[in-house]
Amino acid sequence: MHDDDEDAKRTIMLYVVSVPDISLVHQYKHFQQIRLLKFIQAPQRATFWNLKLQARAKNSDKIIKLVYISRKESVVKPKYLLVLTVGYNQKEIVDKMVSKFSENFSIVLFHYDGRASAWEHFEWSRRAIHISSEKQTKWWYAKRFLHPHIVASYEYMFIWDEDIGVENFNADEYVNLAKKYRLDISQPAIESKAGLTWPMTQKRNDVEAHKEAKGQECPYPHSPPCAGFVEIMVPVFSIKSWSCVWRMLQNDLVHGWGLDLNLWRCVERPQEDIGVIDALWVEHMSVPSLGDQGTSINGSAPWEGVRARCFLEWREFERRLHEQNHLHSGSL
Ligand SMILES: [Mn+2]
Repeated sequence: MHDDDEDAKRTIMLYVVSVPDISLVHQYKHFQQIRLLKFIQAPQRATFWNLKLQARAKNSDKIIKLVYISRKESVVKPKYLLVLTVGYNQKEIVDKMVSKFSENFSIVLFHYDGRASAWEHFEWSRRAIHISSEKQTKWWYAKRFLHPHIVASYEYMFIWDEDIGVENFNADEYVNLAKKYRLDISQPAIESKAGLTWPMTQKRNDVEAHKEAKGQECPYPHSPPCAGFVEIMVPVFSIKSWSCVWRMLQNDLVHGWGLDLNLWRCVERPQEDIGVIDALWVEHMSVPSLGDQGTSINGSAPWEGVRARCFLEWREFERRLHEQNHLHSGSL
C-alpha cells in the first residue's frame, strides 16, 4: 500500500471516532479530504451511524480542529512513537518529558485517571492521540492498542512511565545511539534518589552505553538481570522486537512484572541486542501514581493492594512461561 494511503487511513480513523454528524463532513469538502469522504461512505458508514450517543465522549466532536490538525500533521511523518501512561496530576513532569521528543515522534497518551480532555492547554496535546480508560496500566493499554500491525510504520517505540526526569535526555540523540550500538531493546541509564532495584540499569560515567552490569551484585554477569536485561520503566523497542514482546504480554497480567526478566526471549543475541545507554540518562522520580488508584482494604494503603497484585501476576507469568518450555531465545 502506498504511504499516502497509510496516512489517509490514520487520519480517517480519527474522524470515525470523532465526527458527530456526517453532514458536517460534507460541509468541509473544501478541505479536500476526498479519501476521507469515500471511506465514511463505504460499508463502515453503517457501523458509524449505529453508534449509540452514549458511546461517544461528550467533548470529542471537534471536527474543525481535527481537519486542521490532520493537514498539518501530514507534512512530517513521524518515524518513532512515544507512549506515555499518565495521570493529570503529573502534568508538569509529562510536559517536560514530551519537550525532549521532536516532531519525529508520534505521541500517544494513555490516561489512567480518565482526564483526557484536561491536557488541551498544552500545545503538543493537540497532536497527541489520547486514549482513556480509568485505572488501567500501561501494559493493559499496550496489549489492546499497540498491536504490532498498528504500529508497524514506526522504527522505535518508547513505552515510558510518567515519573521520569529528562534533564539529561534527548530522544533523537537517543535513537542515534540505539542504532549505533544495534540495540533492539534498550533504555537510558537511570539515576534515582530512592535507589535502584537492578545494577544493570544504573548510570555509568565511563562509557556511552553498556550491555552488562558490573560489580559484585552479579554472580552470573552474562544472564538477566545482569545482561540481556532492561527494566519496564523506560524501555525502548525496535519494531522488530516489539512484535515479540507484544505477544508475550498477557491480557490479564496488566502490571508487566516479570516481563523484564524475559525480554531476552525476543532478540537473537540477548547479550548484544539489549543494553543501556549512559550518555543520555533519566531520573526516576518515584512519584506515587497509578498505585494510588488502588482501593484501600481493611485500612491498608491503596498501593499495598496494587503491589500484592504485582507479585501475584509475576508468579503467574513465570508459571505460564514454564508451562511453555519450548520457548527459547528468538523463538517467539
Ligand atoms: Mn516510578
